[in-house]
Amino acid sequence: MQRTFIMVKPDGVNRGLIGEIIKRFEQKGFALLNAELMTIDRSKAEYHYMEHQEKPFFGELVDFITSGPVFAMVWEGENIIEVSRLMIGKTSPTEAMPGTIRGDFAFCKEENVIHGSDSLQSAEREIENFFGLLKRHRLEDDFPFEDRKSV
Ligand code: IDP
Repeated sequence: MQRTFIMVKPDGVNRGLIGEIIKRFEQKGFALLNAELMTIDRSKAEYHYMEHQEKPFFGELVDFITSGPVFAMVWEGENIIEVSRLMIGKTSPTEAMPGTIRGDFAFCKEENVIHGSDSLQSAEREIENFFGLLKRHRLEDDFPFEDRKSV
């Protein structure tokens, strides 16, 4: 069982896409472990996007992700990192296939609705950045995934 960090970006929150995105992950059979609507500061955003710090669009990316509330989530499921990346679709709208979240809703690569971790290591780092170590385990401890499936 894997865990990943999924975030509805400010454009997605603004366009009312939180429910649609949660619906798709629930329908796929994944379990929501934690979620919070939050506005992040520049240091959290810079840490989140640290692998892009040398890119020319880094400043713009940090401006955008701190421009309004994001909906940060932790999801769990089998092979969720790879599967969620397929559900999200490619970064650029000219490459994101219809049926994917970006393929259906995004129209530019600067503002593309949703973020999903691309590896186990980034998932761990991103979950800790947004939820911290303690909070990360809170919901799962209260209500394990195995129990939820039989509800
Ligand atoms: P990903 O979100 O599909 O994993 P990454 O390559 O990790 O894509 O890029 C992170 C984010 O940076 C993208 O989701 C997009 O919002 C933004 N981004 C990527 N390329 C550009 C660009 O050329 N200009 C502006 N923003 C970009």
